[in-house]
Amino acid sequence: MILYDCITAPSPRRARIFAAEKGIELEKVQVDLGTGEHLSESFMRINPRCTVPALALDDGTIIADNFAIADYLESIQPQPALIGSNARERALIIQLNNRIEVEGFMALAEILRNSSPRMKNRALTGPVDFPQLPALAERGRARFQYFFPMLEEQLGDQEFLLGDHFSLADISAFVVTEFAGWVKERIPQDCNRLQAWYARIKARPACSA
Ligand SMILES: N[C@@H](CCC(=O)N[C@@H](CS)C(=O)NCC(=O)O)C(=O)O
Repeated sequence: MILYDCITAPSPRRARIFAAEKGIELEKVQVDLGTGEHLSESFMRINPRCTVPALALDDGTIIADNFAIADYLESIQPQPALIGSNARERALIIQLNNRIEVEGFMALAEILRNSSPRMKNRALTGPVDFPQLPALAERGRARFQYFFPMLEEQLGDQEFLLGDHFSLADISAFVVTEFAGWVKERIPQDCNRLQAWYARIKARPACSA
């Protein structure tokens, strides 16, 4: 399997950490988002959505979405279970992961993609250019203020976001936490339990993948 990756970007990092936690070795091919390699004809033949991560299976099938990649890797190598060990756990992990996606990743992407001069006309990923809307950057920042307090409440006194077991939701939230630094957002001082969670997750060897 080949993972089309970009070492500096948050989304493929989620897939790298997920695979590393499972001990799955993936061949990595770097796609340089900085020079627009993801918009080249050759990469569009691999992933017409022009995004990374994209996982190429040995039969040539391309899986170009983080959750689908995680779900595939979980199916071919169930242990350690990162998307739950039963139907209830799986549903709760997927539910929280979606929330992290929408309220964390999407809010940060709204800020960054609608304000960074580097992303002029690239307000959305994909093959089509869209102009930046500064009001969306403002809205992204406003809604991101609710993200870390939401996670702090979710965490409570648990070791991981959904209890005793490290899961896909911890990976996604960890990557959002580091991505937030790009737009000068960080875990608020009064979210003490989340600060401690972050230190615990960062210390995991797979999180430096
Ligand atoms: N939902 C997708 C999003 C992937 C995504 O947005 N990747 C970014 C890198 S973090 C990308 O490829 N950006 C290309 C661009 O900026 O045009 C996933 O998580 O798989």
